[in-house]
Amino acid sequence: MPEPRADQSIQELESRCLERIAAARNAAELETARVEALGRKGGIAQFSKEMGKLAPEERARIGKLLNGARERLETAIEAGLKRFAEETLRARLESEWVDVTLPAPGPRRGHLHPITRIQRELEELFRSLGFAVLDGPEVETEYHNFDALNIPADHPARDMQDTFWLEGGNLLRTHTSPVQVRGMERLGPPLRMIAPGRAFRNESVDASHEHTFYQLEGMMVDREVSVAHLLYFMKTLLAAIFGREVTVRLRPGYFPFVEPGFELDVQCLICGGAGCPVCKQSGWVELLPCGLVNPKVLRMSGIDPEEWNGFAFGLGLTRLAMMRYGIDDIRHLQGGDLRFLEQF
Ligand code: FA5
Repeated sequence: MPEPRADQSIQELESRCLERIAAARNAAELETARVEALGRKGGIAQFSKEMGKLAPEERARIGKLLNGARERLETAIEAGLKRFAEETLRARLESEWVDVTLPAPGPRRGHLHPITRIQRELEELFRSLGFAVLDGPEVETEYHNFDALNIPADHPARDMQDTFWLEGGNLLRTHTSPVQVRGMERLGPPLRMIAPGRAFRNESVDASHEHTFYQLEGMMVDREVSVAHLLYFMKTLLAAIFGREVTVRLRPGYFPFVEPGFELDVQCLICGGAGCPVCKQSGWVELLPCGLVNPKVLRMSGIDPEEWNGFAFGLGLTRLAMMRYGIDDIRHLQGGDLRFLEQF
């Protein structure tokens, strides 16, 4: 290795490697440049291998030159690594920037279930009309759920409400009507009361039937109560819930505790009357069975039917919620799926 050429080659190698290092656009490219310059088979290593062939004094001089070049290359590589680390950090800081002085989002706010909301609206409405809001037990006696409502043990009307029987002759109430009985027993006439709450039936569940659902019972006992009073209150109730007139029909209905008894149906608000699974293709949804209280029922609760009479109704609250919010399957309401509930 003649002396001037060796010097020049080392300088050329160094500047070539420095260019590569400077041109690297990322850590991977820088690593390639490092291997080419300082790796075991890199440029500097090639020169070092040739050193053995040199005269001793020349070897020391060239060795110094090579060491100088190696140090400068190492410095350049370190500077490059530092630059990339800083760039990566800067990009991360920019993308992960948070304003810690912003107020925390706080806990997610819930809201009332659609059935609760309707229940509360109706409670408010009926309170404003002079009705008391009563509560009653969900585990009922057979007497309050059936007998006191003129449904004795052998009566076919018991078959209309398939019942969850409990030990000791008690049952899960099949309707909110036993609260009428308790209201009459406790408060006596004149009486205006409603009783919202859960009812339970051994039903096969489908789009419009649940085994656990909500009803709102209502009763008025006074002197000379007529079907006209009943209709007035029912229409007031429906107009308040739907915020507009809804098409209703009244047809005879049989419940042993009322005489005469009616079924007040609403034109299906899901399909507008055309027919859908909720209205079982009939265009009407059974919502409000009602009637004038059977004198026998009044007498059983200690009220003289010669002096007093009244009306009663048992509103299907769950179905009402379905009609108001256009819910096409009752199972959504108690499924607990927040994606569904958050829509209301
Ligand atoms: C009764 O429960 C009577 N106690 C209502 C009554 C009260 C009549 C006072 C006269 C005087 P019925 O079984 O039809 O009646 O139920 C009343 C309402 O509850 C129905 O119109 C319906 O809206 C709702 N309902 C009944 N069964 C279910 C069910 N399985 N799932 C959801 N809603 C139901």
